[in-house]
Amino acid sequence: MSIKKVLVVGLGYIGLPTAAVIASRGMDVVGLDVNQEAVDTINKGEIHIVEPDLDIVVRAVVMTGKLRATTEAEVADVFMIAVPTPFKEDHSPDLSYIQAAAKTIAPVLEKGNLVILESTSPVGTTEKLAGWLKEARPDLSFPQDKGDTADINIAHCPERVLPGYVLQELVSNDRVIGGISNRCSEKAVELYKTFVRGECIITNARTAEMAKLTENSFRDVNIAFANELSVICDKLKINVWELVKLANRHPRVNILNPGPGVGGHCIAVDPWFIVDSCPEEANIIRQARLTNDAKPFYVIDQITKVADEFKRPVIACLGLAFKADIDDLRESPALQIVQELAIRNIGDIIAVEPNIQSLPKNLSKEGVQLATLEAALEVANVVVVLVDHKEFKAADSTQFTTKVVIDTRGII
Ligand code: SAJ
Repeated sequence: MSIKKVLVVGLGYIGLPTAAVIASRGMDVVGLDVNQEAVDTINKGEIHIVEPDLDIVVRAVVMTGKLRATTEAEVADVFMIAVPTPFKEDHSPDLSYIQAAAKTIAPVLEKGNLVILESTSPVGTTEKLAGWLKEARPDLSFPQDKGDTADINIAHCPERVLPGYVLQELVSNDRVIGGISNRCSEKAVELYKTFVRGECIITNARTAEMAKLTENSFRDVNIAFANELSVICDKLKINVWELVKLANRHPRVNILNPGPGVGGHCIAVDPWFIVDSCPEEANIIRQARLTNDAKPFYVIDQITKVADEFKRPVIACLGLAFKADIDDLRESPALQIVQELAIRNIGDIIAVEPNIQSLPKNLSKEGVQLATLEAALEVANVVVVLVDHKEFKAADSTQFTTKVVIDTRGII
């Protein structure tokens, strides 16, 4: 198969950078999204998400006509699905976006096509996708029935890029490729080899699905361990940051950093997919999720206790994003903490978030003010460090000497 045209379904944090990188390798790429505004923005050579250098790459490939966006499916050699896989209220996976993507591409599938699922997915989802496509196209044969001789090839290749470093990691990371048949895997490798410098490692679809969930669960469990240590250390009057640094000097110990909780749409979500598949067996994985989800409430209690010592304290909360040096506030423990402090009305709350221009409505409605670090420090009695943004790390620590400081990231 020589790949000339790729259709990427979902132009979000993964789909758009991937589409742009593939287009930059000379293939014709069409990005499909249900969001007309996003489609229009991309067709102007602009972007609707924040990711370093992505604007430059998208502008270049749109200008040269290698990338365009649309809301309607069209024929292609390869279909790549990069849509969200959130969870429902009971933590069970919501596969409706993948199912919708299958419905969208099924009518335009042709013999010889390759369909790749990039979305992080519970074990068995690639098989489900294959089933949905087969149901919609009884005139074609599929690899779950015909193996290497099928008309359509289907593989899972989970995205593994770190927000903030997406363009580098898209190229440098190894890829785990799980085809439904050997030929499916080989065809997927052919595509990834065009833009990946890392190794493309072949496995089956279920193992590829589980590998991605395992990576994020491993990180979640490690952070939960650190968060549990931080609570233990508070009780035992030990500096957890010093403790972790010392323990990590052992050649076989590598503890991650405690923080105010775990945010974002990956680490805080994906472990639940394993728990949902094996509720009886996934005990450590579930407990890690519960431990990390409980951490924001521990921080809120700490702040409330400190605030009680003042008549009406001014509380400066440093950071709202879900992690350092990004503008993404979705599923952010920092945001959750500030929201709850404002609702409890325990003082005047000032938020410092250098990566945004205005506060989310629910915060401004609760009376939270957005200020610069300098302005906030001038008036604050209590300073709570919620995100380790570079601006906060660079601050002169003497500015904090007269404040009560709660530092959830260990940077002051
Ligand atoms: N966090 C800590 N302590 C740490 C590291 C992180 O509290 O030592 C917190 C962060 O502040 C943040 C959350 O965890 O709130 C998640 O941040 P992250 O940097 O660990 O991960 P994400 O969600 O930005 O990206 C992860 C990555 N997975 C792994 O590193 C195993 C990325 O490679 C995946 O592609 C991404 O999930 C994804 O899309 O699944």
